[in-house]
Amino acid sequence: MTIDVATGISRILKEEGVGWVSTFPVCRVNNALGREGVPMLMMRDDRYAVAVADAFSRITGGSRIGVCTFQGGVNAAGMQYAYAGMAQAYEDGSPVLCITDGVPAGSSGNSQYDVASAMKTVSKWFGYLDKPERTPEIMRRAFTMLRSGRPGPVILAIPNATATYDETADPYRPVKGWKSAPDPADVRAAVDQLLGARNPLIYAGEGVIYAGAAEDLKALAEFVNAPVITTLKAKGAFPENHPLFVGVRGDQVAHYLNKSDLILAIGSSLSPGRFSHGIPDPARKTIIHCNIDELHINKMYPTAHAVIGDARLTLQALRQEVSDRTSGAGRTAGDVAAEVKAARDQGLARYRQVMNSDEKPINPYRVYGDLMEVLDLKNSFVTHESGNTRDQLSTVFDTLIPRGFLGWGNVSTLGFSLAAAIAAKKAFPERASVAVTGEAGLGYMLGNLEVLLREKLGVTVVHISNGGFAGYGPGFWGPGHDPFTHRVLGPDDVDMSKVIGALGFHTERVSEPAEVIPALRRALDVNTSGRPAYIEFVCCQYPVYGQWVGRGEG
Ligand SMILES: Cc1ncc(C[n+]2csc(CCOP(=O)(O)OP(=O)(O)O)c2C)c(N)n1
Ligand SMILES: [Mg+2]
Repeated sequence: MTIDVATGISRILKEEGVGWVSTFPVCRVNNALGREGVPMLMMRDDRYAVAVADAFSRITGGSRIGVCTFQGGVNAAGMQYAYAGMAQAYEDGSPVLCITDGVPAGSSGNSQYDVASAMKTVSKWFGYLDKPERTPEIMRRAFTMLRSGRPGPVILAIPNATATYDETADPYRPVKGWKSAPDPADVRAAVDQLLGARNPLIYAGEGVIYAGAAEDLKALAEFVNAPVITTLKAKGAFPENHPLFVGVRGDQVAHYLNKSDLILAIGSSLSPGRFSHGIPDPARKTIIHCNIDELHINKMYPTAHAVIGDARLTLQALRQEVSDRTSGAGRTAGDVAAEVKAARDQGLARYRQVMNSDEKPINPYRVYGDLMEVLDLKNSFVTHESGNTRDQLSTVFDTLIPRGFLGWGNVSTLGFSLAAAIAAKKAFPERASVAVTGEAGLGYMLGNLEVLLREKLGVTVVHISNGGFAGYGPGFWGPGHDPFTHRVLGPDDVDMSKVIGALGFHTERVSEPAEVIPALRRALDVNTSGRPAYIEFVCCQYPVYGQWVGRGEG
């Protein structure tokens, strides 16, 4: 049966279990998607088309692949705008599939912007469909890369969506995705070191979530009685009410990073970035690096032992080896849990205090504390924005299930929280979905708010409205990071609840601390009937949060 490329791609996406595609017009594959019954979530710009699909892949831990389409080809306006989304997905290692128009044969080299070289810098693979018969091949390769190895975006350029091929010549079968188990000798060497350490620390990264290994992480941590920290992107990989959980950031995390003589890193690249910890005094620590990608071994710190493979299989192998060595007893040394509790209590004391603050304008921590109280933390989704909301929430917000909170941003692109909250609603419609933002993130979102109304996505946007880019300005915290660029029109100048209310959102503006909980409850309540909500909390600027170890300002 002869079909065109766009139809072939649409049918293959359905075979791969893709339930919807986010888009911003135009892409020449879109009409076939429509004809083949693949729903499209039409965003209001191309960057958000990528970001929603990207976030969907992250939130489902890659078990469901987010797919997006946008304009490319000779008029690559969409692609140029989408670039920010793709760069972010690449930076954070998200397995999103981006489909765009390719530059047709005979037109290459005519534009100033070189599509292929631009796309190659932000993708695990950039595929160009140079012959219609290769449609099944290119899609097979794409899904193999999306489901195997280190996650990352795949970009496909389709230069001629109406070219035809014989669908029966190379019948498509969905791609399973493959994992690799670590070398048993490496597992033995790692366990030798682990059992010989006095103060081991488990350093968990997002690979644990992509491997579906949260339970295995917990099992190993308990078996070896070791404290656990997670990266920002892995926040929630380990239950944050667990007695062995230290934190994501804060004084107690710094304490354990300094104190540890062995770091068992699992599912983290250990690449020190702007939003991650450096490892203090690395030459005097034993670093065991369990990772899927050999490119991260010995990247920054001397790796004592590498254990290369899937995080779940690695955690299971480590636990089995510890069990074999200890006759099933595990490692029981010391009263680790009591020490962790004392360190956490000390590290979190000043935040817990302001979480109960009655001051006006409202302290942002009061909003976070109340949000934790209102939400069912085992059945909800929260994400932060770039700025103080990231720094503050990742210091104090208790995450009890994987992806109950999405931490994001090796580099953190403003506006992503709305995309993440939309994707969470698509992934888990029954869960409350909350994006917490400052004014900068809100500015990026405004054009896309219409989508929530059109698609009846019951998401709540919580605005920590403090009239400035808080960390930048001078205040009790010091001279400010960038004092000339911190003030914007704030709640005294503009009533954003009226602006967004006029669109059709349920909105409220809250100045009274006692009103935080009732307002949040009302918002979450209207969300259940598919109506989005925006709550403006009139807050003070309070850029106080846990630091990253080994980071200066930047
Ligand atoms: C696309 C992009 N450009 C620039 C930045 C740098 N940046 C980080 S936070 C921020 C401002 C944050 O201010 P606001 O949203 O008001 O949050 P607050 O810190 O006041 O809570 C800026 C400009 C960024 N993260 N992303
Ligand atoms: Mg602000």
